[in-house]
Amino acid sequence: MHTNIDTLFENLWQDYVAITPSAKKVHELLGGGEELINDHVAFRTFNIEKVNLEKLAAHFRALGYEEKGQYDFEQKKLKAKHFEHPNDDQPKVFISELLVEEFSDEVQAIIRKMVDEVPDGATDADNFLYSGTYWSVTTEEYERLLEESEYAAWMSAWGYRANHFTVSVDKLKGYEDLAAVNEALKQAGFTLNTSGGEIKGGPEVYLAQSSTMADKFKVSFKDADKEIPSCFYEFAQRYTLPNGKTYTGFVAASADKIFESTNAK
Ligand code: OOG
Ligand code: NI
Repeated sequence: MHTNIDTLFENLWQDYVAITPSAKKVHELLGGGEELINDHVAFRTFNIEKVNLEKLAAHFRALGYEEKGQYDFEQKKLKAKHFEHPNDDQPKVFISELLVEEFSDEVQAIIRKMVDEVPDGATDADNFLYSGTYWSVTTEEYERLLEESEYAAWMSAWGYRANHFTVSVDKLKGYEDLAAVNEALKQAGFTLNTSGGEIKGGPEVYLAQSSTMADKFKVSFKDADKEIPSCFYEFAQRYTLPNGKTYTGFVAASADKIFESTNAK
């Protein structure tokens, strides 16, 4: 486990930009060389005990993070939790897990074979959260997973790493709101996720979100190389609750659409 939050996020960022070239460009466009404040970082996994959500969460709990919310995505067959650090300058963490038992026997078998390759104890290692895959699937297996779950296919190719970083629009200088950020991104040529509208949520749910569509990046599958969606960048604007505090949770209906940022189209 990491003992230092800043080192962990720095390592996660370096791993993420290595397969997400547009993230660096977005960072330059919005930050202009200055530090950007992250609203949250997100991770994916399977609900198989060896690698489940709690195995990832343990790394953050050890750093003082606390569980604050739970979310269900019935159609996508996913569950998620979010975690917050007592120091609210630290990014929130969103971790989801795929409900493996809800898929066909064939898809379950591919996933179980992958997870069998994870050595015991790997999930406790310092670098687990940016360790990628412990397995190698064929392009045929990848396509088979894709038929039932884009999330499962993404995991088979990319494994354990930050799936996205999220710019905190509230703490971003020079932009009035999320719509202004989206305009700047589109003018610079970035493709936004339009599933459920360019802006998901809004003041009525105290959280507005948008995201780029994931970059395409080469993966060496067992049998061949193939360019597939890697990671994306998200933008979040939070609103003040009637009690005067900023909303710190997530919104399942919006998250459902953000997941689709790694779709191929
Ligand atoms: C997570 C999608 C949900 C959010 O902020 O609502 C999400 C994912 O794509 O793994 O990040
Ligand atoms: Ni997110």
